[in-house]
Amino acid sequence: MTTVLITGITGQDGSYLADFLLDKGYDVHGMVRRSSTETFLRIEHIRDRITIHQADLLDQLSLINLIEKVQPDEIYNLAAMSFVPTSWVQPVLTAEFTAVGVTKMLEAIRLVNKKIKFYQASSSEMFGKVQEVPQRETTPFYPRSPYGVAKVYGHFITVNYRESYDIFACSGILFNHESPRRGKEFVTRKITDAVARIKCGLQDKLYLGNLDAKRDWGYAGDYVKAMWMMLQQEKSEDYVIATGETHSVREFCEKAFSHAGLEWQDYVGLDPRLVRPAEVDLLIGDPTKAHNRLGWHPEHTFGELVDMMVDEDLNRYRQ
Ligand code: NAP
Ligand code: G4F
Repeated sequence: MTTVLITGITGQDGSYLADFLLDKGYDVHGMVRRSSTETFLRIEHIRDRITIHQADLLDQLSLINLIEKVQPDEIYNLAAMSFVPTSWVQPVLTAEFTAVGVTKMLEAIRLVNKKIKFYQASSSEMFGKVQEVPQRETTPFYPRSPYGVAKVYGHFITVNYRESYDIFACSGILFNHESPRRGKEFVTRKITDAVARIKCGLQDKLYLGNLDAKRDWGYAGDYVKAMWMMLQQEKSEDYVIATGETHSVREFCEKAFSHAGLEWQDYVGLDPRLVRPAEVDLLIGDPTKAHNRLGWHPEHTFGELVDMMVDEDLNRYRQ
């Protein structure tokens, strides 16, 4: 049985990856940071099939001890401060979790067992002010937020440990991926949650920032499969994972409201406080390498994703 350690198992991607690897017959271990209240909502349904351990990306010794105890064959490093606006409010903490935390994981692997395969959750936020359209593995990075800058560090330290120590380390450059398990502060889930609340008479208005921003949105369940595929290759490499389509926040609104039989202009207002100090205007990925080398393709369209998220939020409020 293959043993896996997932950091960030309580998050959106960690929970889908745990589902996916349990189905593949893995012995799944998850790392969580200590909290006074449990944050296990997304993994409640598999709680008795996985093993949870406390450790923290900020604490080097806790990572070394954890890897010695679990003896994993694969590690997926998904834990991070992942919300872009917070990275302007807490830039130092973001760097400590999202950037230096990756070095701490890699150092723990180097010290305990260099044969462990490592996946790093890199991000299309690294492309920021895009230098090429569409963005691919070779497109230069130009991050536009402290989060993006931290992810560039995490990306290159992963490349560096692969080249310096011959560790099987892959960096997946994932474009935005969403689901009914997405945190409610991210724009897609903020919209679908509001659509459901408005439809059920619990909310009147939805305030958003930049409606013109464009993102390449896919379904998180499809993207965790790509993470696993990267670690099953002969050679460790980096891959862009994206749909190859882009849509604006405005289009997401139109589609989500209309799925619930509502006209978005009747409910959406603008709040300039939600506009970012520096915006990433356009993201669209080129997943050709992942198609050709991994055989990976997204299995859900943009329309299916929006409908799925609205339907799940509607069901929740109706219940
Ligand atoms: P998420 O839902 O925000 O989950 C983040 C996870 O990290 C949570 O489990 C959180 O634990 C954990 N965490 C944060 N700080 C930690 C610390 N100091 N020690 C231990 N655990 C910590 O994020 P996601 O959407 O699943 O994304 C997963 C990863 O992919 C992140 O690294 C993100 O930056 C990256 N990424 C995401 C996307 C996307 O579109 N979703 C795209 C590209 C890259 P708590 O439950 O305790 O908060
Ligand atoms: O949903 P968002 O907050 O996601 P963002 O900033 O693209 O970051 C997500 O994707 C990255 C991959 O590219 C990940 F690395 C990262 O961890 C995270 O998962 O915002 C999307 C767009 C932005 O352009 C933002 O300005 O939506 C725009 N937006 C407009 N109004 C809003 C809002 N975003 C949020 N969160 N809230 C608003 O009211």
